Amino acid sequence: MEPVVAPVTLLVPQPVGILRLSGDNLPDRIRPLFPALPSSLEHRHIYRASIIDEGNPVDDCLILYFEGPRSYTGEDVIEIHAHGNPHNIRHILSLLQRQGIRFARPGEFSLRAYQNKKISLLKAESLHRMISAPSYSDFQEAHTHYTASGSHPLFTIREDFLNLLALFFTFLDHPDEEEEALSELSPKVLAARIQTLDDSLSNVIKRTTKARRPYNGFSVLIAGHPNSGKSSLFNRILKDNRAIVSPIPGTTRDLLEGRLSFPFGDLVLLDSAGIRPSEDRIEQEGIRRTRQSFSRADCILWVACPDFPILPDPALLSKQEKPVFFLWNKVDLSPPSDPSLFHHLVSAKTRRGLSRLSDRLRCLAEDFYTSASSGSSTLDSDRQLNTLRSLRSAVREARSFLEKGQIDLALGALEVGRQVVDDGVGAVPYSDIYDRVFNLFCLGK
Ligand SMILES: Nc1nc2c(ncn2[C@@H]2O[C@H](COP(=O)(O)OP(=O)(O)OP(=O)(O)O)[C@@H](O)[C@H]2O)c(=O)[nH]1
Ligand SMILES: [Mg+2]
Repeated sequence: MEPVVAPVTLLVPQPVGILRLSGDNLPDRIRPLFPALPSSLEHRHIYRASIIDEGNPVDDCLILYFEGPRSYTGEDVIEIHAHGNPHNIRHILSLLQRQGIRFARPGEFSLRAYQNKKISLLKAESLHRMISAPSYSDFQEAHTHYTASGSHPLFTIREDFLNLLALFFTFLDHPDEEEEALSELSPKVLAARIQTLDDSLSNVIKRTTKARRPYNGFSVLIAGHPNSGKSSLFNRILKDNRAIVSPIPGTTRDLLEGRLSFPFGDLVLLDSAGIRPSEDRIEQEGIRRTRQSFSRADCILWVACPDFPILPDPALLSKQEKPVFFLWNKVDLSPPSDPSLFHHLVSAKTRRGLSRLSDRLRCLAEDFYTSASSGSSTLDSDRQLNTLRSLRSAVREARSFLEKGQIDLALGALEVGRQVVDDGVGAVPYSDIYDRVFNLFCLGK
């Protein structure tokens, strides 16, 4: 395949910057830039060589060589370790591009590994989860799937599903009275088996949905009336003057995101446009986004203050199964008439009550991450999660046909399920493969 290159390390100042290349006949491609390289490179050997641009030395590099097909992608793979100044790395990238080596797309190395049958689709997804896991226990589970792919929950479910299908065929091939033992295989028995499968699908879906929540971080929305001091609190909690603060109501219009990193995971703080009736089209859009964030956030801080001593519209909070705290801000100006309505009395100006509030948010975030780690049997990607959801719909449909005595239609629904589960373990249509799996990967992987 045509040679590609991508940085494996970030383009920031650091001791070493690594570029990864993959393609056919790579040593010949890069030799004009590294004249000191031997005429033949050995698999899994490291070479030290200077990169030369029109006679001028550019940098001293280490070069690692993996000869195809004994490499990650199945093609020749070379890693160039250079000094990690981002300008240097960009310059080396441009020199490589001059040699006809194009910039790789995110995930293109893994896509090639998949195309060259070096890794299965499920392995690729386990790998992606290993890289992006929000906790060590999540990493460990992904690693287990990667190294012992038989342990993957999709395989277990596929086995259970195929056994159910086999039972169905046995039933169809041996109508009732024919044999004593088989007569026990009634539509009722089959429906019970479908229910058992449905239960285990639902369990894995539930566990995975929970385990995948931390991938977006624990989000805390700060909402309230304009001018109640939301942006001031946002800045104080982040200890950074990120948001514009002003006495003019309606200052914040976009959702603003700030992150606090803890060992257990990130807390994502969201500042929002104050909610009020408004004729201004831009402000209306900001308010729409705030309202939308109520259902997405993991925790809500509602800010009231002496000028706007109002609690949120109950409709905004209905069906929200998440912690909601009522904050009374600007307590330095005056306390609320009924303090029992508020969980925290704070002042963004004097910092009163803020360390207690920050500690509380930190505890909530820690609980969120700890409770999300289910320990075992979760899927590696949203694609796999969707596979199980589609499979569950198919088996539910089969069950309902069965209950109406429509055996042929039930079988049809199970055939759909079989296609879904086959796609799930790896037979995804080729044209979809990049969009559905590999473009989620980071550059250089
Ligand atoms: N006295 C006092 N003033 C505060 C406090 N917090 C914020 N303010 C002032 O209140 C005004 C509004 O503050 P912001 O943080 O911009 O309020 P906001 O809720 O983000 O407002 P919008 O972005 O318009 O929705 C500013 O003049 C702040 O200096 C506080 O605790 N005490
Ligand atoms: Mg604001």
